[in-house]
Amino acid sequence: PLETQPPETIVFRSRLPDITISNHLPLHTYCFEKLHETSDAPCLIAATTGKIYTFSETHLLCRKAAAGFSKLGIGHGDVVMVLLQNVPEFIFTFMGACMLGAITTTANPFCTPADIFKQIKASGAKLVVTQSAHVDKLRGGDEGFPKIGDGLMVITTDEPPEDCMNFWEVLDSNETAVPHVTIDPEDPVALPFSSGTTGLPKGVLLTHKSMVSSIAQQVDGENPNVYLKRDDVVLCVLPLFHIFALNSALLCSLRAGAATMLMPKFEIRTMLEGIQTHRVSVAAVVPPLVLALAKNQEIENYDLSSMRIILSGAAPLGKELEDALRIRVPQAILGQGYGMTEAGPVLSMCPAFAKHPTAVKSGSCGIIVRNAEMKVVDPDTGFSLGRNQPGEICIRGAQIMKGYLNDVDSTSKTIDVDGWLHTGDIGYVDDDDEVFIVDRVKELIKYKGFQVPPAELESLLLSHPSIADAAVVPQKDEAAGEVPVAFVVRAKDSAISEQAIKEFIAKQVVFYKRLQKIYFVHSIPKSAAGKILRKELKAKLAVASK
Ligand code: 4UW
Repeated sequence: PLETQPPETIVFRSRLPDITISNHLPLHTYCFEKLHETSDAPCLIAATTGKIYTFSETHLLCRKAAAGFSKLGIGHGDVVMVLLQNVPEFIFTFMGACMLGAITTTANPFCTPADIFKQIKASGAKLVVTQSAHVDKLRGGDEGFPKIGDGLMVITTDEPPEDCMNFWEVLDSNETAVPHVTIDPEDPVALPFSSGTTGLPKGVLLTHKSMVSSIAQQVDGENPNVYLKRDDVVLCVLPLFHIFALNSALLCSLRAGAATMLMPKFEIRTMLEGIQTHRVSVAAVVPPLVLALAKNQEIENYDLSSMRIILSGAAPLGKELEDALRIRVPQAILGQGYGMTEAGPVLSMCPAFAKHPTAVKSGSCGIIVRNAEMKVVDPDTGFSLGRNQPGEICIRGAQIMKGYLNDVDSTSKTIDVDGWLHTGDIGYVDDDDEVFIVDRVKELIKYKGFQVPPAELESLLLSHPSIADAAVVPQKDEAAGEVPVAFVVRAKDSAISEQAIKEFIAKQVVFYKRLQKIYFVHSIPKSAAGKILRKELKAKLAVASK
């Protein structure tokens, strides 16, 4: 009988050979493994204060943080939240918690109190490290939320309010008092939040093993895919609460013995000054930053000759932008990486950054990371596709997340029984093993690389009595890449205005989640199962913008 058999799975791999990965080590041991060789070299450069911490100072302060947190009762499996911009205390907290076998959950300090509380509750965080300016966001949560001093401890890096503690006093601890803990490679160490392919933000369980694997895939081996040298200075202006900066700027630099220049926020002149003063050689950027570097006139006044690698990711980079930046910083290699929080995060990386570099095509997201497998599947049939055929990108390897926190259902929808993580991105692998992303089938909207989960905005919209139904989709935008816009069905007899809806949302969300446009419609297209047909709405937008 002519039954169609599912075809054999076509697996793509790195163009580079596999390497040995020390993923039996806890993350801190792995990152500081070469400490004896780098101890006096600069590790962290705080760009705003000019303060420089060597590797041994950094390591010592991480241990003191561990000892201090331990005195406060933080131990194996506990969750600590960092609610900080890019400052050295971020690293001391993250690594200090790591040394105790505790887990750090990262959040944007500019998120709303409601968002932060949701994350504290979902993650069960016992301790928050933040700045005094953000402490008010941690007060006055609804009933059932922990209160400061009663279930929730708060430490501030500056002068603390009455019921909080001072970070530097907590750090005034004896580093030899760090308790001995046994850490299993499968223990979680980082808990960033991501909405993944659908729904609301969820805690992404990244274990010691997954993070070590991902870092190693980038910077370890005889011919590292990203060749960071000991005298490199890596620009870390992207927020450390997002996995791109945490993993590829900070942790990769720690492992490789390069310095990280921390900038708390993006401001073009301060950034250019920092690059010039500290001779920044490697920069992790997102496309809007490429735009700023390529188009801003200020750049002419600075010496950027130290730059040798510019790594862009988190959103698609257009060819014109790529070319414009190449003209501006001709000596630097500009390339892309492709990451996703749940994927550990890196799936592919530009091979022109390798110790033995090889060329890449324009628009390419690089080659698949080593010690990993990629397949591309037909989104309808699930059958795997060959070269040059776009489909959903799936990845498998020790670097991917363990799963979503307390969410078996979402986990099993994202990682299948064979261990493949489904990204919700549409792309293909070409004849040279290079990865190209062409579309996104998941709901996620990316505003300048920031995650905007439509489900969150839809539930806010539906909470308004004048709104009967709503759907949020991305609209293309020159500066931000994408912006969220809404299709809204007004409630019977309601005449609510676009402005009123925009304001209703704006006061409840962080700036990049604000709705940029409202389209009033009579109904939202849905499938028989009640799922919003986002493709149809996106198609409507495409027509409207023509
Ligand atoms: N081109 C097109 C790209 C690209 C892209 C990502 O917020 P998340 O979950 O995670 C990230 C992580 C990015 C990242 C991490 C480490 C790293 O080295 C690196 O290299 C530059 C990048 O963004 O969003 C994941 C989603 O973002 C889109 C894609 O849809 C992905 O699923 N995305 N990189 N180069 N789109």
